[in-house]
Amino acid sequence: MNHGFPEGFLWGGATAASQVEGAWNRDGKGLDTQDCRSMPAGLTREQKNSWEFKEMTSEKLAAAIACKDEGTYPFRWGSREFDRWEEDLDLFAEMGMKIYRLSVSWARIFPNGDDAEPNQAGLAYYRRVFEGCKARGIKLFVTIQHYAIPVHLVEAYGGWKNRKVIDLFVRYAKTLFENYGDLVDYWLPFNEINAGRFHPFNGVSLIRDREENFDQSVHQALHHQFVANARVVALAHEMLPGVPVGCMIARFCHYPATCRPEDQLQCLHDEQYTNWYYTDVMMRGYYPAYIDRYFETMNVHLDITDEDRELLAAHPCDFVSFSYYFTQVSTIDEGWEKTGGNLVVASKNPYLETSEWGWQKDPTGLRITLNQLYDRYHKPVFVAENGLGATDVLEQDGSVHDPYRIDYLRGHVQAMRDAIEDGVDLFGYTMWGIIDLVSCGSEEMTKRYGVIYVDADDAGRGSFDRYRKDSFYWYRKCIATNGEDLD
Ligand code: BGP
Repeated sequence: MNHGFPEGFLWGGATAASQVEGAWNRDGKGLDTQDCRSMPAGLTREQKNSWEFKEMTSEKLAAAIACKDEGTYPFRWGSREFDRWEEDLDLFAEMGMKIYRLSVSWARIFPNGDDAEPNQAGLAYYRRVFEGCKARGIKLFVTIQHYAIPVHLVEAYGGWKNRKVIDLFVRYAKTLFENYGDLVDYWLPFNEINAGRFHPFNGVSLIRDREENFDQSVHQALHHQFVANARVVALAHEMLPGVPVGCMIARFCHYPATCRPEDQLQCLHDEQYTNWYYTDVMMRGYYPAYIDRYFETMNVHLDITDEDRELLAAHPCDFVSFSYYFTQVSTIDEGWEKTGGNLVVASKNPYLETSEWGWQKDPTGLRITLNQLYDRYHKPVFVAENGLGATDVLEQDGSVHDPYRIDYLRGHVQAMRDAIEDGVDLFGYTMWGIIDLVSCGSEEMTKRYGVIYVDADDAGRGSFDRYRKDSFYWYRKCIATNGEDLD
């Protein structure tokens, strides 16, 4: 039996370019899809978390493209890491972080997505950051697309539903491999690939009012991402032998609400359609049989070529990763009480406490998930995101007391240790978002995840100065003792 975390376990933190960098139009960066998500002043928290607010429309997109300043677009300022990356890396190093998971902004490298040449200033920015990590002994886990894509690809191509975007993505990935192959330790083509289903604009850049059969477009676009994923795995294996490439989903662990067989069946279906389908395609290399019934009910008929099938089969990923925030229950009872979740509405579990945003905190679910993933694929597993969004208070003396976050992290670290002792080959954990950043779902800065506080409000006002929270010191000790001292 394993005891505790293995030597060399990769403790780290995660961010995404669109949420942390800011500098939306600097050094030649093009406008991207996340730059176009607005947060008008005066909305209540309920409104910010409503689907009406989160969903992109053609009208909202046109207004965003017309807006030439930061306006009410929080992803245009983020946490201003573009200007403060050295300070942030120093803090990460002080914490003893072994790995930083970050994403590259596609529009910083190819401003329109289909430009003839990459933007040299964008390439230089990431080289500085990546070399900065290496100089501080921090490994790199790089996401190639974390939601944002150049907005030109939406306007001129219709986003991921257009097969031509596969070639553009592969060319972008190749540019990254050529430029940073010597620096990056782990590559991830897509953040939370299942977002295509639960947030189609973020995941596959689709706008509902432009589609005739929305489900068809979503799943065709997802198929293109699967093919792109396989091609990028193939390319990495050819260009960067020995460098692992992973896949990732937002993992929604489900429990049957009761022991009624129909609830159990519902649970199986929820697990298949929200979780397994995606990792099955990318880890096993083929479309699972159960998905046909699901497609038939939705009148979805995919265009999959023989060559696509061969690519998927020949190039599965080397490891499986996921984001994990909460769990939910599955039931056939339509009146079952609801609560919040990443860009989704979850069914309530009476045994769990929720965060301020209604997300159900469940460390045991993480242990279950880790066991399930390892049992199914027998490939190394990585927790790419996990953390607690909460309102924090910056005290006069610059301290931030966040015992609730320490509790949350402690529970999940213990669950990972238990899973390792269950026999799971878990090799790393990148806490989300290691530094406060703009929330992806509700676009609030005040939904804070960091162990580092950023002095800014939802409207982008503030000094953007960084402060160490109590959880910063807790995580530093956790890392220093390889997960042994969690007090
Ligand atoms: C994941 C995303 C992240 C992140 C996180 C927390 O789904 O990959 O980008 O933001 O969830 O979600 P939120 O910011 O909505 O609280």
